[in-house]
Amino acid sequence: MRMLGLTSIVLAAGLALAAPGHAQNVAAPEAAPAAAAAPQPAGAEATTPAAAATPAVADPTLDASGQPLLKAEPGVGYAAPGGITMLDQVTPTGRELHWFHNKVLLPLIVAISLFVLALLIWVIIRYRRAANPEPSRTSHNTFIEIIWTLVPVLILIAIAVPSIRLLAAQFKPAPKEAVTLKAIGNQWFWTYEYPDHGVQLTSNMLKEQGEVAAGQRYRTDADGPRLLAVDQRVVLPVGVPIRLQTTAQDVIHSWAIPAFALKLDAVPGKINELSFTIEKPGLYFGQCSELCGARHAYMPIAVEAVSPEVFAQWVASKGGTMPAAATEPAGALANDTADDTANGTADEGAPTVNATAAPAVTNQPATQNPAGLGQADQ
Ligand SMILES: [Cu+2]
Repeated sequence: MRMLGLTSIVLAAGLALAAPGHAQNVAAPEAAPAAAAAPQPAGAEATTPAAAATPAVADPTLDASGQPLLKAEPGVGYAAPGGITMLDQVTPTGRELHWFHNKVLLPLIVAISLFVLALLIWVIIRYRRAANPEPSRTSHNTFIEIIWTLVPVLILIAIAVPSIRLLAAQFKPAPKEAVTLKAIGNQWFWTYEYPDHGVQLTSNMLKEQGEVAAGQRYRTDADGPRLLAVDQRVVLPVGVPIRLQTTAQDVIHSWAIPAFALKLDAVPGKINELSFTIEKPGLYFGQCSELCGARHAYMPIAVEAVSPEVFAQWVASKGGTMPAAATEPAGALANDTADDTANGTADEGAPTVNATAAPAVTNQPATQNPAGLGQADQ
């Protein structure tokens, strides 16, 4: 809340009161919602010089007005109206799981159901009292008994092998160069940490225009669909292994993204871990998937998958730094961020973010969920 106040001051007084470096960088994304809510040009005007005057890296996922560049597309990353199949999967595990479901489980279930139905119909018609007045007295048939024991066992084994392989693949430890994302469940919002990059953020669901006070940020179509859009998306690189760790502050939550075929419980006092690699850039949504209280339905997850270069820029824009052994094409990353880091972004930015974000993790009154509060620390 303190930071929100600071933001208003920054906006009202232009640059006069703003702290150097990181604080000015903050003004840009925050100004946009205010401008959008009350369509005065004043906010936008105040923003532009601020952004221009700041040498810090701009958030590459936002446009100049602070709106997200990547827009949600129905059916990609979240269910389209009327959709009945699984979402297109964008992780190797997800693709295999999708294949297993579509090519193995579904045909098998359909075949078994039709076979049992046919048997039932046959018995009902052929052996009804009128057609079969003398019932058979047979009570054993060894051949048939062996068959109906063996065949189900074989079917179960055929299902178990790929199923267990998939399970193991999810929990295969991530390689050393993986990007670590720590998702922390809170009643009722998510906080995220990138421990190797020095980035922390808080992600709140965006409310509808009619549900927020004047001047507060509300959801637009650019943010994503209702009940799924968040004020701060998780940004992850494509093609780089991700080490996901989950834990919780209060009760058990669960971090789940259908397009990644991924669901990992977030348990207080415990760290769960799995790994995945996103193969396609895009915007993917998920929700808390463990009943965690009154506002369980209102703590969505939005992941924006970007190229490693953009990811490095985003990390810099959040005041973080890429670890020395960078993810992969270190060239672009070093060129893009080196200048800005040299200008002091990293020196000032990183501690500032950490210092302000840490308390926000626990103290944020997400029950009231004043939109934009989750952004205050960024
Ligand atoms: Cu939850």
